[in-house]
Amino acid sequence: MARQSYQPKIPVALMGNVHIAEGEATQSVANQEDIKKLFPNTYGMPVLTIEAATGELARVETFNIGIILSGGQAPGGHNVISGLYDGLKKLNPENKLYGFLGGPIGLVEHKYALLTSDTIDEYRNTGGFDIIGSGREKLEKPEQFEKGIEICKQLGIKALIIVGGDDSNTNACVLAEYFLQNKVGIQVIGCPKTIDGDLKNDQIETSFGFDTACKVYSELIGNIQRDANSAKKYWHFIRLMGRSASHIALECALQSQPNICLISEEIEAKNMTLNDIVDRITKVIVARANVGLNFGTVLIPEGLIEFIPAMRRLIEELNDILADNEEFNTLEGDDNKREYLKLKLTPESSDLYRSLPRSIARQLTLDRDPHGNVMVSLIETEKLLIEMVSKKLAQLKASGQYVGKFSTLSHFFGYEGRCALPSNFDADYCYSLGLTATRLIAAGKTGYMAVVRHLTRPASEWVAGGVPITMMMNMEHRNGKMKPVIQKALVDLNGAPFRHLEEHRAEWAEAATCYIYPGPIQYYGPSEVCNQPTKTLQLEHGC
Ligand code: FBP
Repeated sequence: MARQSYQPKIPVALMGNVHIAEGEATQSVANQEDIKKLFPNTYGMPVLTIEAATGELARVETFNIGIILSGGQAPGGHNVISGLYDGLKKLNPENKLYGFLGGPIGLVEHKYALLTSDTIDEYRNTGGFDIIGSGREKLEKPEQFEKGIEICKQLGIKALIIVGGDDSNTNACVLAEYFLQNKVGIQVIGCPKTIDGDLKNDQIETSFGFDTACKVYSELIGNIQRDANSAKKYWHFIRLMGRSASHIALECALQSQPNICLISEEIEAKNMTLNDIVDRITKVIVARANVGLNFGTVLIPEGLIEFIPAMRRLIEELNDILADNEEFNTLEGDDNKREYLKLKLTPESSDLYRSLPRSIARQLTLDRDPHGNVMVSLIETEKLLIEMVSKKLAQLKASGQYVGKFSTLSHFFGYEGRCALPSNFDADYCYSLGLTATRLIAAGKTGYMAVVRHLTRPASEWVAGGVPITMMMNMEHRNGKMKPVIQKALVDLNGAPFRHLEEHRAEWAEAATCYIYPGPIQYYGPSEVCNQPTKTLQLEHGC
């Protein structure tokens, strides 16, 4: 298809010969002594900037690379791979690119494919991770590393590229450190991926995939808003993906201007209860009903439930009670299980548990991931809120304080955006990240994440480089132990994107309509239509 022949735009500095400039020695964002002790070989390295150099691009000695896609899909992954492939071949046509299949497990189980130009051409500028597949296994044990070394040696692999979120890039650094300590001679470079947008900091402006996913969801929200404003009969409760942080919900709100957008980080900061949230939504519904507007949109971040302090305590208590609980597992029927839990929970959590709709209370007890945590993406928060708001409105109606009509529809948008055809922004950004990684490898670097900065400027002015992964780390409690991890970025309540929402939300809530209908992603046309970065990036950069 025509889109496959789109030639991604790249920074000028990546077009020819390069010079890699080194900055000052760096420190981790916190817990410097601990991180330094754990990463003696990769700690303190300088930030790298790739600059254009004069002269012809020199041909380098042959080398091979292995790539691993880790975690949830994000639009643009295939372009990271095509950027890597083209970058490698430009340095030496004999270089080879291997893809490990099904995520990190492919390295351990020696499942791989040699990526040829035929395969690469088929996947250029497409969404998905299906070229080699992805997986959520962690690379953290020396036995896994040794299996990895074995296959890399066999295939002549000089460097591994790990494309993933905060956890996968933390693992990439652990692997880089292990290879250096054991003088294995294999480099490791990370690449920032996740639609959730929570892998960002002073060095990484955004993770790839966030741009496309938010544009897809915003199109859908806009379409719903136009329908709501045409039919004028439904309140739409829309839950949006984002495991923990609310960046996606916030960005979609900035793009579509809904009547209500909940932000988990704000709810936690204000110590709000579920009832407070229900009150906030109900007030807007009543106010709109008073002027004859019985329709609207509510955006709900997927991670909301764990940011409501009392719900978080309830979930933590349930996690503890249910862990390896033979007694609970042998109980027959939902009623018996419910009675058992009511008695085991603390009185506050037990009250909250009883107040929840039965279906939600049951979801909280059933679904656990392999680490024993509740899987929030399966909890239908939008339905929970509809049920609670309906009850509240019925009470208000009975006392004559509400005169409207409340008909609802619920939606969950997540998978609709994770494998979408990448926007020009993500296609260009990812291809540039792939090229950047090849240049870092050619320069012998390891323990770095490939980065591209100044993303609100035209792509030709973007600046590519590398950031030491240890620089982004701190120590956090994970599964009962202190572990080095890359700090996850939650929505900053003092940041420009949230402040924009805060300044405008009263108007968006009550005016007849302030909706924006962004329409589908545009791939061709004027630059202001098809090359715009997210509103989040624009506001953060003062554009
Ligand atoms: P990553 O952090 O791995 O990029 O995945 C993000 C995400 O899309 C979340 O938004 C969502 O909660 C989760 O993956 C769902 O994962 P799965 O499809 O494996 O259930």
